Amino acid sequence: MGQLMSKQPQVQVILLGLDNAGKSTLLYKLKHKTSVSTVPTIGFNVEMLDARKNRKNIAVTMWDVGGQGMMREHWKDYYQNAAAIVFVVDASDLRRMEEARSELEKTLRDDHLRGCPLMLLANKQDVRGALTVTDMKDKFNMRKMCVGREWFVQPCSASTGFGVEEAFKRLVQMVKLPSEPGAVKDNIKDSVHYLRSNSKQ
Ligand code: G3D
Ligand code: MG
Repeated sequence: MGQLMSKQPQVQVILLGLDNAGKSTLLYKLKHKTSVSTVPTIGFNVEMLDARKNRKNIAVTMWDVGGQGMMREHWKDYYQNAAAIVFVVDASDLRRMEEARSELEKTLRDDHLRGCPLMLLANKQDVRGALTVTDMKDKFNMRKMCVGREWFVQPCSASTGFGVEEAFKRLVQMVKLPSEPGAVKDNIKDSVHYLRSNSKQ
């Protein structure tokens, strides 16, 4: 297994967004292609997903670090090795749209994430009244907010699965493969160790 992992290029993706946006549902949909009932994420969920890029098998490690207030301060611990950001928005929650926008803006200002590609997911498209991609681009002023990075807005429903595979395919296109996969693997190990020891406190 160790040998397999070291040969396969790996990229790390961080899954961010407010609590209740649908991050955990999305991660499990991607991993198991089914809906599971989620509980608010207290620590973190991490899944390794297989993908193909440049005719190679790659492993995409996706970190769902939990969106609740208390955890937000830990988001930056994951930034260093991120090949892309997936920011999930509950597109049906108009009351929290500004909060989501400002959280994203704050995230993108972080130096570690400079130039890091962004996939914005307009989730919960199955809910009546959910903002469309065009609405979201407007509300989030994406052109301006994302100067200097590649970005894409994808409509989806993490519970029905609509748009989820498309989002993942697009994401794989957007990420850059690390030149030294071994180094990234060690970072993943370090990160898990670091987080485990912190979550026990
Ligand atoms: P989070 O991990 O971002 O905090 P969760 O969010 O994945 O825990 O999801 C929060 C709630 O939103 C869950 O409902 C989940 O089922 C629901 N949800 C996630 N994605 C969608 C979607 O695309 N459409 C709809 N209709 N609901 C979605 P509960 O009721 O379990 O709290
Ligand atoms: Mg969660």
